[in-house]
Amino acid sequence: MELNICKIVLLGESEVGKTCIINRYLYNTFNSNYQPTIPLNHKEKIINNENFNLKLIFWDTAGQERFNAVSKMIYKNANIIILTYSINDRKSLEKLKEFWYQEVSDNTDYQSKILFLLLVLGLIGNKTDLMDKEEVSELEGRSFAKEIKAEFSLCSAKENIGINEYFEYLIQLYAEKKNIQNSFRNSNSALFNDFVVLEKSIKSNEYKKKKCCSN
Ligand SMILES: Nc1nc2c(ncn2[C@@H]2O[C@H](COP(=O)(O)OP(=O)(O)O)[C@@H](O)[C@H]2O)c(=O)[nH]1
Ligand SMILES: [Mg+2]
Repeated sequence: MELNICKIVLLGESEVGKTCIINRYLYNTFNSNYQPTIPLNHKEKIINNENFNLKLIFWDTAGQERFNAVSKMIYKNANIIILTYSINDRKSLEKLKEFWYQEVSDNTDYQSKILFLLLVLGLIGNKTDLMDKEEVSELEGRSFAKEIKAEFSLCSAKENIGINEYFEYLIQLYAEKKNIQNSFRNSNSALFNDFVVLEKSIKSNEYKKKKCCSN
């Protein structure tokens, strides 16, 4: 089976737990001391099963919003983008609404109706072990996820709750999209190419429109 790359990006304010979530999923470890993430840190994992053969590449970001040129690289070809907040920090959800989600919309085709768009969007509320300090209710998280059409979950990297099954679910969604695309491409390659050309031209028209309106 062909090896497909799946690029996974975690976004959100610093200290919401992005690095800890990745480390929990990949290595089943947790570090309670905060260590600032090295910008553009990549970690990998291969998943093989009867349905797919995937190389997951995790992009652990660290406040890169300040470097715009880098941020474009982060979104380019991303397959799973997970917006992350922590339930004990209201500001971390607000920043997702005001800033990070806008970045995703501006830098990806997520809002368009492109048929073969291989992008899954997630929203995760971390640190559920700090329920006594809760500032964001589950309902609030869920309703934002619904608004932006993201897959929602709560988790605790510390207590290893809700992490594995959430990643498995998102990866499964991605793999399904990829398999549909692959089988369509194999069985109807001429038609597939037509679709891609059509979608590209729709996209470039949208881009031109946007450009002209902002002038
Ligand atoms: N209580 C609790 N603390 C967490 C959890 N996940 C991360 N942390 C702590 O939050 C801080 C920031 O985590 P980190 O993963 O470095 O955040 P990042 O800046 O988003 O990558 C660290 O001190 C972690 O130990 C969690 O699920 N529960
Ligand atoms: Mg980090």
